[in-house]
Amino acid sequence: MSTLTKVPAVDENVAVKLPEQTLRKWLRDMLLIREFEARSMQAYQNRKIGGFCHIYIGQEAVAVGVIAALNDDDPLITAYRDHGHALARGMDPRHCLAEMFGRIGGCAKGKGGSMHMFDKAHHMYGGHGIVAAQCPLAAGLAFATKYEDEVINGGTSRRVTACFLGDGALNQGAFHEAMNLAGVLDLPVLYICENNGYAMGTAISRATTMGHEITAKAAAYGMEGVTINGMDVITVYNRMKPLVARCRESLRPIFVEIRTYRYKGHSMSDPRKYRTKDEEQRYEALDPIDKLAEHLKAEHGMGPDEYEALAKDVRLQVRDAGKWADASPVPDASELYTDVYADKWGPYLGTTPPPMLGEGPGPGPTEPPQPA
Ligand SMILES: Cc1ncc(C[n+]2csc(CCOP(=O)(O)OP(=O)(O)O)c2C)c(N)n1
Ligand SMILES: [Mg+2]
Repeated sequence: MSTLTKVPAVDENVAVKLPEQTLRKWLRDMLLIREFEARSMQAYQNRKIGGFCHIYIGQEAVAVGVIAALNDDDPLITAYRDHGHALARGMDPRHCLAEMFGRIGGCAKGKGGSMHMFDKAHHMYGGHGIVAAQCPLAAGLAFATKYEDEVINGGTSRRVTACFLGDGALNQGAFHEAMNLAGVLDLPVLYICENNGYAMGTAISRATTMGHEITAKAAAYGMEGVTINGMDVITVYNRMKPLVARCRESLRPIFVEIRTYRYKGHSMSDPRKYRTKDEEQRYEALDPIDKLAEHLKAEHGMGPDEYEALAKDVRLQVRDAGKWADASPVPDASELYTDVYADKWGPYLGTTPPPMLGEGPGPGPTEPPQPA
């Protein structure tokens, strides 16, 4: 039942020595997200991407650090600023970009676009465009894994669900209903608020009660709330790791605030008039990629050539993804009538898995179409 659980304090200064290879992988993961996002912005400006497009630059350490602290089969769900989470979870950038280009090779056959990155093979359940819509779904995912592990398979609960949300979601009813359910039903779910200080153009202090201490909201649902610095991937990982373990063991939900900053606008059409250049520069000076690169340089002797080689490697990977996505065909017109759950225009015609999973129509993951 929901009594206030105490998460033991973790001293951020007690450095857990992580293997160099792990740190290099995280650096590559963050560089990949940043390069992917920079190319996505370009592609948007070149009208290859339609609809909304929300860029994750600045927040890379959050997705990479949290996902590293999870098991690969722990379900993950997020909002519409979702490219970074998909890539950090292992989605091939080809499938991610093809989705944004509206092509059949995309993770949702090009029918979802930027806000709907789904990847069943990597236990990623979206990509959701309605603010806080993912919160009750996360409670459902956590209920389902617990039920499957304990009742259907007759074992103990093995999986936790990670639900990412923005600070704007704190003011949505769905968030509060989900927190209450998770608290009262003892669900193994981590609600992870990526607090980047703004919900579109509205600063958190203008729209959110207790905006200076949002973990206070967790107490009302019998959960401990924890705040983490999201501009440092090592800190994110070191602080998330025991929380994930505790959630798995106790089967109690935990609320985590990760303080971060988005360097770009809310979406591609945002001129950012609600904040100063000064503020942006202050956060850019705390850049999480630079921070990890400096750590690798100081502690593991990484040279400038090695850094440049990594950066070049991701540039080539994203360039290849762009060519692959360009060459992937647009969905056949018949796709208009599948995966649709309303039968307003006729009987339900069923669903087909995306080619990305190697089961559906068109080229699968191992057979990229040759660029023209
Ligand atoms: C229910 C609902 N209301 C309003 C919107 C319009 N909207 C889209 S994003 C957004 C702001 C959300 O900000 P936040 O949760 O902080 O996420 P961030 O964009 O900072 O990642 C709003 C109000 C929406 N998508 N859904
Ligand atoms: Mg926000």
